[in-house]
Amino acid sequence: MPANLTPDYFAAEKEYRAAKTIPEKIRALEEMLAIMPKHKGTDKLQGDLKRKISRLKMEARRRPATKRGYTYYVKKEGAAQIFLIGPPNTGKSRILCQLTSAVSEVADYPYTTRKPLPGMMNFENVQIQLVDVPPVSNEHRVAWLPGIIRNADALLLIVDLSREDLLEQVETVTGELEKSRIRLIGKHLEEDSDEEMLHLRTLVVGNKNDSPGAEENLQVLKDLYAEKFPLVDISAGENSNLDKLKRELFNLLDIIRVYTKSPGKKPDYDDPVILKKGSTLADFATAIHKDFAFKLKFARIWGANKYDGQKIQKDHTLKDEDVVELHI
Ligand SMILES: Nc1nc2c(ncn2[C@@H]2O[C@H](COP(=O)(O)OP(=O)(O)O)[C@@H](O)[C@H]2O)c(=O)[nH]1
Ligand SMILES: [Mg+2]
Repeated sequence: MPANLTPDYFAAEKEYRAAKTIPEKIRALEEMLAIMPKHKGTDKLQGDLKRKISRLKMEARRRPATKRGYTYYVKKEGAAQIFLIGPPNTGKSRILCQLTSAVSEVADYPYTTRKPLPGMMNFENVQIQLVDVPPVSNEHRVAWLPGIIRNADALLLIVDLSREDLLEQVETVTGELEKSRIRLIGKHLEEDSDEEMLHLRTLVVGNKNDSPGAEENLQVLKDLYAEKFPLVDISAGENSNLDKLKRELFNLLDIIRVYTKSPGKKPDYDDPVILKKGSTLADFATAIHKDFAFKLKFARIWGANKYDGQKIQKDHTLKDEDVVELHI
């Protein structure tokens, strides 16, 4: 018997797939269960959903925020939230200080950073939130860390090029996070048979490229990981290659900037509308006002020496730095 699932059901399922936290997942699954038609054809599916819900509820109970029962939450600001993760002493706090106006304690001994510290980084006309956190290590686990990392849009994995143990630095972090069902991936989305595994895009940053031996160590890092991850080497201490780091991070996010324009006026380049790559004119209109996609009569577009004010349809795919004039 066909299940005859409704569009509402598929919308809830989509929400479930996008959910990052256990409570979000439970909420979406309960919604799916509530709205699905109940008949013989859906018996098996109902059973599956109920099992998933009880498994997640059990997991939520097993994983209280911390022993003392508190956890941190960093409110997202700007176009994306990026966590700086890595082994102890690799320069995470120094990088936050260089790229944002936040002041994070930098020290030559491990575990100086004890709680999350956010700061805003400018990349051209986009604001991106960076969050400094305690190190990921297998000697000293921070119970609340995986929980807040799950909320990230992407990660910077900071490793230390003054040390030779690049393999160990990377694998310790990836191994620890996998235990918390977080998998670091590069540019391309990966299939995963484990549906509880969260995939987070990651840029690998080799810091301290000013150090003796850094060049050879960077080569080792590239040999091991350049195929899998985008990779950049910097010196936070000497302020070198930081612009490249910002550009690579922006590329990793898969977002585009679209500028609004009023008829007869110049575009507003200071305040881009941030959209996912692949977004259409309809998405842009909705981002400005929820009714605009419906009300839209037509739109004109200007962009990287391609269009010159030509009219476009709602399904037109926008590119980074296009300029759009909406006619409502
Ligand atoms: N040579 C060099 N030292 C650095 C660089 N970045 C950070 N450090 C030093 O590495 C140590 C650890 O830095 P910190 O930012 O506290 O590392 P965290 O534990 O990852 O937050 C400090 O002594 C920093 O001065 C760099 O680019 N070059
Ligand atoms: Mg630190």
